[in-house]
Amino acid sequence: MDVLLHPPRDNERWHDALAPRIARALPGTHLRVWPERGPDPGRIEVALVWGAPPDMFASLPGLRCVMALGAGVDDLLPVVPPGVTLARLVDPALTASMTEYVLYHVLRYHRGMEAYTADRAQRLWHPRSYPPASARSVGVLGLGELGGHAARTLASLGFRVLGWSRTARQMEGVECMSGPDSLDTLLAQSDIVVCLLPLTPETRDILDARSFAHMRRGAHLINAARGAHVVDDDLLAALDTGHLAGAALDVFREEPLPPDHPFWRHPRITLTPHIASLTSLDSVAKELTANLRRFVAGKPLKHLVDRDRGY
Ligand code: NDP
Ligand code: OXD
Repeated sequence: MDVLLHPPRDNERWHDALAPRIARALPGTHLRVWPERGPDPGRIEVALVWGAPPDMFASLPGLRCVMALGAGVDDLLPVVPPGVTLARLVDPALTASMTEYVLYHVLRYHRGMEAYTADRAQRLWHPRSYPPASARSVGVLGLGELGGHAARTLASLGFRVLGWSRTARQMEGVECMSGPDSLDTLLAQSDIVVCLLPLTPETRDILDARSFAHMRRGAHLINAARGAHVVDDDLLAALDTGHLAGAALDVFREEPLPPDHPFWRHPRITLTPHIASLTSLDSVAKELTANLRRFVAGKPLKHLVDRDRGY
């Protein structure tokens, strides 16, 4: 069997992190880096993929399994051929690093740090009071691997945490809600809303004018999931009227964010280039190799994507 690799960037680093592990775990298996497919592309049974090139899957007649190199699979689901198993990335380092991103922005908003940046430009000494964390509500949309960890960590710092999922969940310290009917309740009770949902037909455009109208006046939004969760013009309108006080965005409908996009120059938007959580090669290589071993042993893979559910 051969394994094909199409990483997000740094092909050589990814190859060097994975190849020795795969060779040790599965002797005789070759790791090929796209577009190189070896003398017999039919030997490639597994592809490790971020952002598949359009012609990739049609050129792999023996493909049986795709392991995503990201947690979100919205881009892969429509292109992975039917009958090919799809697993996504779940990795403790990825989870921890997403929680860091969420904490950073929640604390920044909670403590009103942006005001001091503005004061400093005018050499203004202007202390402001702030409520205790327990008086600040953070609503987390998505209580999966990433949202669940972020929600529990925020709760451990004393914030009031509300969480939203598709199916009912229970999580210590988190007021859990589920199903479409409870979304407005969560939005109306949150000072800061964090989006960590997968992108599916149900969640696309979910943060639109209607949702923003349900959010508290002066609330903040943090979106680290997918750009298409947010309706850009509706967000700009909510910020321009002052209904929302600010937004931290890591993901965008088009990436890289086009230079003329109004988000770049909006004073109430903080933006980062899809770095909320970057894969740590070492940790990811361990997870992928373990799943490859399962595949070869005919055992059920971890983190299988449910195609009907869309995540
Ligand atoms: P999971 O699949 O583990 O969790 C998804 C959560 O969303 C679950 O709680 C699920 O509910 C909930 N959910 C799904 N659909 C709905 C719905 N229609 N209504 C309400 N809740 C819903 O995903 P992860 O936590 O691992 O990842 C989340 C997303 O984060 C990824 O899909 C990806 O897009 C993004 N991401 C972004 C990164 C970045 O750097 N910016 C890095 C990594 C991921 P239930 O519990 O009932 O299944
Ligand atoms: C993602 C990831 O899905 O980086 O965005 O894992």
